[in-house]
Amino acid sequence: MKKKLSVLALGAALTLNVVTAGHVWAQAALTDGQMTKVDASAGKITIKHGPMKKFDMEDGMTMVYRVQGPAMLTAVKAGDKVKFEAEHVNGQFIVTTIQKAK
Ligand SMILES: [Cu+2]
Repeated sequence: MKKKLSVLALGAALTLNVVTAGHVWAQAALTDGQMTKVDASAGKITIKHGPMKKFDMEDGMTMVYRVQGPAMLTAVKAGDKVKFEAEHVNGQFIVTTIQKAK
């Protein structure tokens, strides 16, 4: 039993390391964009973004995304430069991470 617990503790430590070290990695994976519109009632934001290879968007474009949580609608506003990550789920593009770019 004691051995099992130490394995769990190691697992937790590794997870923490990934979160900490993941900061740089996450930065690199984010796409640059600029907010052009926030539609809070619809839970949607419009972002003019640079290339997103994972969605075969080789060139930048302006498009509407749903947001994963309502907090994202207050974290950014139209005109803000942002870095974001999105997923394609059931035919919709959903922003899963967004932060203001400096
Ligand atoms: Cu796009």
